[in-house]
Amino acid sequence: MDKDNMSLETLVVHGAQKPDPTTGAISTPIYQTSTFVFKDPDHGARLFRGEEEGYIYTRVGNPTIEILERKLALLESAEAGVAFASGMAAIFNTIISIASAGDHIIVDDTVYGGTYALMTKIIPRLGIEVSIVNCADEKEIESKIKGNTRLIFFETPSNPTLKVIDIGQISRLGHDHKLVVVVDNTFATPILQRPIEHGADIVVHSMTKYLSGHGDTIGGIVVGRREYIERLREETAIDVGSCISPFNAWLILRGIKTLYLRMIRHSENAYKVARFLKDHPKVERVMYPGLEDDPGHKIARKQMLLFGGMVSFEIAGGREAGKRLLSNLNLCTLAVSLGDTDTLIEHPASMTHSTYSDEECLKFGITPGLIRISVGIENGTEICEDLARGLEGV
Ligand code: LCS
Repeated sequence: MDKDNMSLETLVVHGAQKPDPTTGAISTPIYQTSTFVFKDPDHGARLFRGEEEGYIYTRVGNPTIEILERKLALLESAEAGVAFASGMAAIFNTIISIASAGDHIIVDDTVYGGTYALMTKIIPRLGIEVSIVNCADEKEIESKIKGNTRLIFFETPSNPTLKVIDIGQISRLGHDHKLVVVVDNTFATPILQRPIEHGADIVVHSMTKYLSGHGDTIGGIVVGRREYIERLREETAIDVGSCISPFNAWLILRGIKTLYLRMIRHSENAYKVARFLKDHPKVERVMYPGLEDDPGHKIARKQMLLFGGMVSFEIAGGREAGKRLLSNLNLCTLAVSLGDTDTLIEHPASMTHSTYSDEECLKFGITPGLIRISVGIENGTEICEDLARGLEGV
């Protein structure tokens, strides 16, 4: 069957993977090696000059990692991909591969707290000016674009407020100004949303989350056009040395086999949890793009298959009520990270987004009473029952 004609359900299982031709092993082998033997000195020299295909050293290329890169590129409708040690490494390397000292970039105001710290503390130190902008507002973006602006970066849905950004609209705007549009697709995954099909240039992921799916590894990836990806690999992945380990790549490959099934279940359970919370008297507001009256619902319907597994809500009584809830749960586990089989719950303002100041948190909707749930694949009714019991004690 031609890979181009495969559905996503089949692609997650078979895309870029086939049984090992020498042994017949159905599971992709883990090439857990740092270096590869040359046949003779001339062979080594030819590989270094790029005159012959082959492996040199795992930081430069590794068969297990390469399969993961090809798989993500297929799933995201991209030409190529390069894997990194973490989502943060993927984002950092993407930014420095496009912007240099003297350039300017635009970043959405609601992103993962680590990304916010990178963009507001580290990147400016390199002489790259960063404007933090509400990327759901086309006019606000346009007002910030200057002659030296190079890229727009955003997540959709965003961490932790589930803000939805119109990928097609912002891509058109970016391209009108010759900017590179980078989307962090961690929350949606390519099962629910493929930003490149909507016009984005580059997609980044924390593979630590849904792609791996089992909370047992860390990884990141960047996919896009082949020419860009090969430059990214040369200039940053290899020389900065942010490569993923073959074993972690293998864990993620294994996770992706069930990604389609998991994303359907995460989305079904999250919708149940969102509906339950919406009707609860101790809940003031629920943020979930799958709710028909959510401000992002219309755009989400346009660009997403389903609405994903992340739900945030504001609890009545603020920070103290939230603390009580988080101490009162049995099934929902108090932990950061997301996209695992297990339901994880956390308090963004004091945990994942503590890199935002109190004023910034309030300004961008990361209120003291905001609780974020990464809804797992357990029985959805039992997740709601756990939350109900927890809220009773508040
Ligand atoms: N992008 C998004 C949207 C994320 O949520 C995270 C991590 C990253 C990038 C960074 O990826 P990493 O380096 O961890 O693989 N988000 C986390 C969170 O919300 N809780 O713990 C980590």
